Amino acid sequence: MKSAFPNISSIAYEGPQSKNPLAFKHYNPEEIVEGKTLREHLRFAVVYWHTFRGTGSDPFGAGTMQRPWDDGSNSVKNAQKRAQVAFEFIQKLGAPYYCWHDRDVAPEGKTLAESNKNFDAVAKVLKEEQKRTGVKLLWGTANLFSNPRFVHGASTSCNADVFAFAAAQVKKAMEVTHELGGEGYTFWGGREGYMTLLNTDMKREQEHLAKLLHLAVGYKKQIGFKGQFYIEPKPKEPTKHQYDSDAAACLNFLREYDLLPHFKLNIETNHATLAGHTMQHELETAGAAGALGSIDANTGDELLGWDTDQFPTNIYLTTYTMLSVLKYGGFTTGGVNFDAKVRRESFEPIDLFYAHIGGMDAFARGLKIAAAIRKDGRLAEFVKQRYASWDSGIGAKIESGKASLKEIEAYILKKGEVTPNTSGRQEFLENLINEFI
Ligand code: XLS
Ligand code: NI
Ligand code: NI
Repeated sequence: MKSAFPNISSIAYEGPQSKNPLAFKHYNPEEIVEGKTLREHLRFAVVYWHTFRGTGSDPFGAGTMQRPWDDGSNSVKNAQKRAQVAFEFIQKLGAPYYCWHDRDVAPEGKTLAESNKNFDAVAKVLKEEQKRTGVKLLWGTANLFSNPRFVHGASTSCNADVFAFAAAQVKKAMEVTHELGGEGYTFWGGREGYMTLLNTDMKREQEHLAKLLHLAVGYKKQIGFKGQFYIEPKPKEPTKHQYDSDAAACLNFLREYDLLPHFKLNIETNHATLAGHTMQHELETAGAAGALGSIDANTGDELLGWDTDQFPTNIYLTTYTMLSVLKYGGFTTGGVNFDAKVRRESFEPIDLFYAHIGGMDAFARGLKIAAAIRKDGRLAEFVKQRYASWDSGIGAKIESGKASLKEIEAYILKKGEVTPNTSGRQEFLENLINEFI
């Protein structure tokens, strides 16, 4: 096959002094941090949808992307050729993983049977390309939101036939994920939510969503798929409210429907901020529940209120992200998946390289800074000291459940007034973080 990026060779690590825009300045995949290589820590993944299917269209204008290898048709042949281009890109970039939706990789047919046939024909090429390049599938997912049939949602549609269609699509996407050795499978709500409560039976819709997830859990066992299931929280867009609105809502949903043992969360930065949270907040919420699985790495724009899915370059963001990831033991099945798209104005193929190189370098820096903060130990020690009153005496007794309300009352009556006379030291701690940035 003719190269799609003939003027670009493999992206190499050249170090922080390099001025080569097509080289890594901070991501040295072989470098060891906390006993693991950067490659093993970060497990970078390229997304098929934005990177190879993004057109650059927006609500006010048509697509702008120059993708000379793509003939613009919906043919299986074009999809197969595109897959080869995708793997040339991912291999040259040096990302070990990729992710897809069923409908990104293969064209949807007139019937589900035809769509499945198209999917198989492209999956065959994906499998060959994975073998040729060593690039692996981090996770697969089904697109249950683009086709007009999903106008009222997929599993939460008011129409049972739409549920059935969605379930069949999930079944097939799981089979292909399994066939391609995928390490996970993601459920993102898409249109699983509502535009108005006036027409919505919320309880019934949520039960249906849980039903689909239970069916998937059962089928996973049946086919012997060992990958991790993820739920990806997002509060809104395209709907006014999505049932998987943030990490806490997802955890509550999973607990309520006895699904928690089967799922972890895939946390996306721009979804966190749409929910009015920081990425760190969402990671801590997931991590504290033992459910931090993977991340969709991107960022929003402070001044724009929607899911702009920009590439992450902010070192504070990547530092705080990696502090939480390391705190909860690092990624196992998950990774840093760039669910991000180049701007409509960045329409040349080479911009895809600049975007991913920048994101990978930003995460490499964040990881190294986070590891240095952990090694230094002052931050962790401060937090530990802040809670020292819980390590002995009445605090330890309350924590271990050995103190009754009556005993606690007696203790404080004897003690008299209490002054929590330790400062929160926020500014001191912010300065401390800056020592490392
Ligand atoms: C959209 C979501 C989507 C999921 C996969 O906002 O981020 O891309 O990651 O369906
Ligand atoms: Ni995402
Ligand atoms: Ni998103």
